Parts: sequence; structure tokens; C-alpha cells
Amino acid sequence: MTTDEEMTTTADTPGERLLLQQVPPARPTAGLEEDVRRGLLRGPPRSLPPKYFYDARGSVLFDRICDTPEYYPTRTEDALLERCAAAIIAAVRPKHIVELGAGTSRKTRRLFDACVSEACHSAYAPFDVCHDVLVEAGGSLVNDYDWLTVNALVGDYHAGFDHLPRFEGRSLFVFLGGTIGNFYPEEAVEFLSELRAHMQPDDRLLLGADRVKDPAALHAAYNDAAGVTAEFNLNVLEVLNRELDADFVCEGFYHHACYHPGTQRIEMYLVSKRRQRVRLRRLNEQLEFADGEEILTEISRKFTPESLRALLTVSGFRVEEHFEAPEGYFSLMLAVPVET
Ligand code: AVJ
Repeated sequence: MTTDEEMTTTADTPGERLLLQQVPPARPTAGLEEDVRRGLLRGPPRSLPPKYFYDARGSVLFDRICDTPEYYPTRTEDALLERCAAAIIAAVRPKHIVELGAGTSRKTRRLFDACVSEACHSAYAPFDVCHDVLVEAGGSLVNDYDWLTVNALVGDYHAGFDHLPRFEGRSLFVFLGGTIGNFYPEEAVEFLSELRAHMQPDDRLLLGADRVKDPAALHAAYNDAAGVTAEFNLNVLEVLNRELDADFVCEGFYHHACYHPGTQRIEMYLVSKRRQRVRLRRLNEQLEFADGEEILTEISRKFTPESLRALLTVSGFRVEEHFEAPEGYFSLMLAVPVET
């Protein structure tokens, strides 16, 4: 029989299992101002990096995109993870699970469930730019998994991995959601090579990527009927208005997303509905838009098993396992760093 005393000495309080740590950038990265000067004030096409979508409202809108019937990637990846998480945990038996761009860690719970069924109590290190999301998600994780230690890492994975802590024992790095598709080919290689350089020989990478498929299905996923993706895209103008004291009129632009089979990618644009001038007061700049002029706000690359494998190979990995969703809708590759 367990006494009250034993209870208090054996069970950690959830708060003691949630740690928070700042990860300083390994190199300076461009801020909004520099990205705007480089991408939005120049062109053609004018462009913005997709990371500015995710302010508080943008993150909520992204969650709502995931709930639209057309946007299949999130639920497809989740179902795939549910199916193969036990095999992954059994094969890797990680001491640490390190997630890049962890967000709310919703899909990662599939791995923790597998940790339970495989009796492999890994620690979790979610790495994300958003402090508040890490605290909230971390709090509910330590509550729901009474064995789990969360070592939340606040930082920008675009700023390199030099200051990411190196954990002892084997780490499983996970990069989910198909976010690798938001990188241009050279950027993706650079990013994965850098991650590879940070990894120890025994570590593994689990990479999720969306697949090339029927263009109609791809088109629908980025043009949902309820217009949530359009709202998400237009929200970046609100971010600019707030951060740069700009005067974009959202009604002056429309959402345009289209799949390009040649480059195997979705290109997402905001298109000016008329000639218009926009002031960026904090930058002391103004923009002149022609009628129909576009801003490229995101690319989302789609992969074949071969192109995903090739990306991992040139980045210094060997693919150990490939898990795919029905009809080749989504891929998860488990990869090991190649000795150099
Ligand atoms: C989760 C960043 C991979 O590219 O599909 C969803 C973002 N953009 N709808 C993607 C997104 C438009 C998404 N990522």
C-alpha cells in the first residue's frame, strides 16, 4: 500500500518537469525590416518570407486551415504518425526527442503515446520561436504524460544550431508538417546539412514532407472554400501594418495559390486589385503597386520519394526507413547522419 508520504516523495510535480531555456542565435538573422527591404521593396516578384505569417492571429488561422476539409497534410501526417510511431520509437529508442518548430506539439503526442507502449521514456525538447506557445503546450504535456520531462528551447532554427544544447545519449530530431517544403532547394540543403553537423553519429532525424500528387487536390488544399487560407495569407499584411506602421488595405489584395508541376511547388501570392500606394512609415518607404502586381508570400514544395531521398542524401544523411500515407499522400523518412 502506498502512503501519502511515499506519494509526495516519488511523484514529481508537473512544474518540476517543465524547464525553459533560451537558445541564442548562432549567427545574426535578418529581421522583418531587412526582409522587407530585401524582398518586398524589390522584385519582381516582390516577396516575403513565410515565417511572418505566424503571429498570434496567424497561428490560430493556421490551426483553422488544418481543420478545413481540403487541407489534408496535417491530418494525413498525424494518421501516418499514429500508425508508425511505435515502429519508430522501437527502432530508435531515443533518450531525447528534439523537435524543430514544435508549436503546440499536437502530432508529436503520437510519439509520446508510442514511448508508453514501447516502455521508452524519452525526454522532450521542443524548439520554437514562440515562448508562450512552448509554455502552454509544455504545461499540458507534463500534465498528460506523468513521466515526461520537457526541456523547452526558445529560439529561431533559422539562426543555426551551434547554441542548441547537445544532449547525452541518442536524440531523435523531428521536423514535421512538411515545413521543409517552405525552403528553396539550396536553403533546404543548407538547413539539413547544418542540422546534420550538429547531430551525433547515433542520432536520428524524422522528416515529414508533403508529396507530389493530383494537382487538383493540391490546388484545393491551398484554396479552401471557406477562405481560411486566403485570410491566413492576407493576415501578413496586418503584421506589416502593426510592425512597420504600414497602411496596407487588406481589401486591396486577393489570395492566389497555384501548383506548378514543373517546379513541383505551390506558389502563394497576394495580388494587388488596383494601382495603389502603401506607406511603410517605420521604414520611411513607400510602395507603388500596379494593378495585378503580386507579392510571393510562400512556396510549398512537394516531393517524390526520390526527390526527398536525394535531398537527405546531399545533406549528409542516409535514409533508414520510409513511411508513407495511403496513395502516397505524405512521407515520413527516418534518416541517419552519414559519417564524414
Ligand atoms: C505547415 C508551413 C508546411 O506549406 O502547407 C498552409 C503552411 N500555407 N496553407 C504548408 C500553409 C498555406 C504549410 N506548412
